[in-house]
Formats: sequence, C-alpha cells, structure tokens
Amino acid sequence: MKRAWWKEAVVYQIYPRSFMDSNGDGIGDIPGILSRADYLAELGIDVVWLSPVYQSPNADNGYDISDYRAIMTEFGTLDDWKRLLKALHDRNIRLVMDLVVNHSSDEHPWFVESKKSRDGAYADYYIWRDGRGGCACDAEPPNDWQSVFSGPAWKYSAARDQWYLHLFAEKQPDLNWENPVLRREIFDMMRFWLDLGIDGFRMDVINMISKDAALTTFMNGPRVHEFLQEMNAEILSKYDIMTVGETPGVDPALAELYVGENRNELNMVFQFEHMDVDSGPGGKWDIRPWMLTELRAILGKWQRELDGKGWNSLYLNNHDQPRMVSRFGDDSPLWRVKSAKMLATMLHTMQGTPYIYQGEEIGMTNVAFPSIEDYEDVEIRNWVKEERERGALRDNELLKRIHYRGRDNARTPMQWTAGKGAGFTSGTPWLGVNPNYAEINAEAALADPDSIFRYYQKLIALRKRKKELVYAGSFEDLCPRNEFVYAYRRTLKAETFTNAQPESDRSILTILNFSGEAQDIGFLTDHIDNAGDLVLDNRSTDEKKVPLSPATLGPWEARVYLGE
Ligand code: TEU
Ligand code: CA
Repeated sequence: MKRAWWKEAVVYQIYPRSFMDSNGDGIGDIPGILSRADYLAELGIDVVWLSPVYQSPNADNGYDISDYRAIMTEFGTLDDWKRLLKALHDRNIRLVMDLVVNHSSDEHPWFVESKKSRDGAYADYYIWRDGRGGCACDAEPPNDWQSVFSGPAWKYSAARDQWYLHLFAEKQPDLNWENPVLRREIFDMMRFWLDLGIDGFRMDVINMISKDAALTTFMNGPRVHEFLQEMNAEILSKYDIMTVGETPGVDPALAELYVGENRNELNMVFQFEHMDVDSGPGGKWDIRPWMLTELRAILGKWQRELDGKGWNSLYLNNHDQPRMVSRFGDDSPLWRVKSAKMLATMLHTMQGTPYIYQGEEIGMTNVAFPSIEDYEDVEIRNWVKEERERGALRDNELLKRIHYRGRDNARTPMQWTAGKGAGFTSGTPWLGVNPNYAEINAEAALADPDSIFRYYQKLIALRKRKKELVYAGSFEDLCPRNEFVYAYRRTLKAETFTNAQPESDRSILTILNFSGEAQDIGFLTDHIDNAGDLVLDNRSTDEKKVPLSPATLGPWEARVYLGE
C-alpha cells in the first residue's frame, strides 16, 4: 500500500445553497462560505468538497449545469470563488469541486443546439433515439428505463422528432460519452478548473457515463473504464489531486476496477451499499427497519475486501441522505449528542477517508415539515406526483416516508446561532430552517467543551497523530451476530507501507454501543486486556468522573484503544 495525502485527509462536504447566506436573499453563497473559513480550519478538516457552484437553472440545485465554466449568479462571481480558494489554501485546506458530467442541464447551449436537429455540430452530444417500433413519431419511448427521479427516463422532443435519455430529471439530459468531441470538451473544462488551482474532483454518478449501444445497461457500462483511463492519462495524472467517484451499485469487486492501485482511474469510491440497509425490494421509498447485523456485515465486507487493493470513503450521510444521527443513532434530546459521537467514532476508526457532511459536526437532525408542499427537492416532488397518480398511498403516508428518507432532511440551512434564521440568513431561507436551531447550533457547540464539534476535533487530531487509524487493515469483527455491540480490531502490519514503515505492528480496537441500553461486554475482556491504551471515549466530562466499567458498555458508548 502507498501512503497518500488523500488517504490521510478528512473531507468536509459543503452544500452551498444551505451553508451560509451573506446577502440576505435566503440562499447560501460563496462569500458566505468564505466567512466561515476559520470555522472549517478550527474543526481541523483537510479538504472541502464543494457541491456544484456552476451556472444552473437549479432544477436539481446545481446538479443540472448550464455553464461549466461560470459560477451560479446567486452564489457570487468567479472572483469570489478565487478568494474562497485562496482563503482555504491559506488555511491548508484543499478544495475539491463537484464534476457533474453524466448529464448537463437542458438549458446548456449544447443541448439547446442538440435538440434542434439531427445533423448539427451538437447532434451527438446527447443520447437520442427513435421511439419504439422504429417510427420516430411513435408515442412509445425507446425502452422502459425509469428515471431515478420517477417516471420514464425518456422525453420526446418535437423539433428532432426523437427522444432523449435523462436518467435523472427531465431537465438533466444524459451526455453521450461515445462522442470523442464531447469527451474533449469535458477534459478541457476539467483542465480549466485544475489550472485555477483546485485539488480534485468528486465525480457525480461517474459509473453511469457509459451506456451500451443497445441500451441494456447504464451502470458500469462497457466503456466506462476506457473513458476513465483516457481521462486519467490526459488530465488527472498531470496534477497532484484527489478524485472520488460517486458509484451507486458497485460492490467491492467492481470498486476495485475503478480505484485499484494500478488501474490508473480514480483514487476512491463513494459507494452506497450500506445506505440500502433500510430499503426493501421496492427501493429507497420502500422503508424497512435496519439491523446492526446487516450494517456491520456490509461495512466489514468493504473493510476486508478493499484492503490493500483500493480506497473507500467513510460516510453515513451526505446531501442526498437523511441525517445520520436521526437514522443510525437517536436524535432525542437524551441521546443525540452521545449517539452522534458514537457514530463519528465508527467512521473515523475504519480504513478509508472520512467525509463530514455540513452540520453533522454539530449533530443536526432530520426535519419534519408539516406539509408536503414545504419540500423543495425534485426527487421528492416527482415521487409525490407519481404516487398521487397511482393513488395507493395517502398523503400522510407519503409525508411519513419523506420525513424519514427525503433529501431535504440534509438540506435545511446550516444552524449557526440561536438567532433569527439560525444565523444562516437575515432574510427568508430558500428551504425552512429546522425548528431545533435554538438548541442545536454551531455557536452553542463552540461554547461547550463536551459538544459533538469538540469531539470531532479530537477524532480528526487523533487520526493525524496516529497513522494506524488511516491505514490499518486486517479488519476483524469481534461479534458479528451481536445486534447492539459493534466491536472490531484492525492491525497495521510493520511491512504495510511501500514508502514508509512503522517500527512494529499497531492495533486499534473500537467498541461501540448501538443502543440506548447498557450492554454486557464481558466477552471482550481478553481483547480489551491486550488492546493497549484507551485513547478516546465519548463520555462527557461529568460521566468521566466515574471510572469506566470494564465489563459494561454504557448506552451509545464508544471506546477506542490503540496498542502495539
Ligand atoms: O446522486 C446520484 C445518486 O446516486 C442518486 O441516485 C442518489 O442515490 C439519490 O439522490 C438518493 O435519493 C447524484 C447527486 O449526489 C444528487 O444530488 C443528484 O441529484 C444526482 O446525482 C443527479 O446529478
Ligand atoms: Ca445569498
């Protein structure tokens, strides 16, 4: 295994629309982010992943791009962005930009041209097909593919008398990577941002860019590795950057093809297997309870099967997922802080690069807006429309599922203070603020030595100091059938590195309680006795006045031991 800065880094994801509004229009912006640069530095993160800030009609909040080289008007100017880059670099924080090139906006000039005729210069920039039955005027779309955001994945365009593919919203037509001219345009655009000094890309649904000619598959398609190797040879390999591929629908074996150390494609995957633990066969809205035995089986599989072969991202939430403390911990006032710290302990003591999604570091929770109409997300809106047409579920059931699973849970404005607008905006926020901002906010967290924020600082600092937290492998789950206690050990072998050697084997033992009840851990006594020093636990200052019980793990308790 090779050492690399992006393996040792902790990433912080910013969803700019919801992070900080500087001018009172209710929309987060780049000067807003700039004003919080010191906050990011204080947390101790190494990299900011900035969700899209490019020009966009915002059908999907910037994931529908109409100009890849311009900054979204509401977010500021390219000069603002340059100031942000400098402010981050001045604080030793790198900047990774979102790269959304599976699709563009339908308002991108390429698409505006492409939909006009079948022979123009841009005719083949997108995926156009005749309707089924061979006749273009047929009312049937080319195939039965469904959009991720509900409904058919095809839309008919009268000017061309053809259908275009959109795996996501109608306003997000899929780009045609088969076209070498399109690939050249994308690579040039990537060079534009890299030459401005950015430190990498997070690549949106990058494993969907290759569709086969017969349109039988869009995941991990036939030419995806060829395209990524071409991108790597022409662009990525020329810069010291980090690349993370968002790759839904990959298992560890497929992931290795994207991030294998000798593959010359990407640095790490951002995969979703563990995000499906609470979904039934019907997909994301088919909600079922999750079990620790299933979660740990998935996490353990990734720890073991990618070890020494490729690199993974460690996360429990992002801008598309519910808040992690609400989903995997307990967001009630009694256990919110403790369970959030427990989950963070898990993320930061596995092999991979940890990602913190804005607000996670202060334990922000899901929101439960009273009405479906309070929601903004295109995925939610399209799903509601479809379900209402189908008529099987009543509105209160739809709302219940949105409360649990909707993406807007992650997109309510960042809670900075207990003041009006949560300190996010002096105006009316574009999406409602979570009413719990009076208790849960960054100002309160900074004032409290026992806060989640202070605990994240410790985790990040520990990871910096002790490289075994980053690199140790040989992952062993010590009680795979336990529904409450998650205990695992990792070992860093002295011979692990090709370019730096620890003097002797090092080990990490992590013990986590995934319940609000005390758990007997007598069965771990031998492991604990041989585990070395307790370097971190998530008890409050008050709780620490009482000695740790050797054979009992408190509710939501987390412990980390490091040893030789
Ligand atoms: O998400 C892609 C993706 O995997 C989604 O299917 C994700 O699982 C879904 O949003 C969960 O509900 C990326 C972006 O992260 C997302 O914000 C965009 O909407 C999407 O691509 C289209 O660009
Ligand atoms: Ca603003």
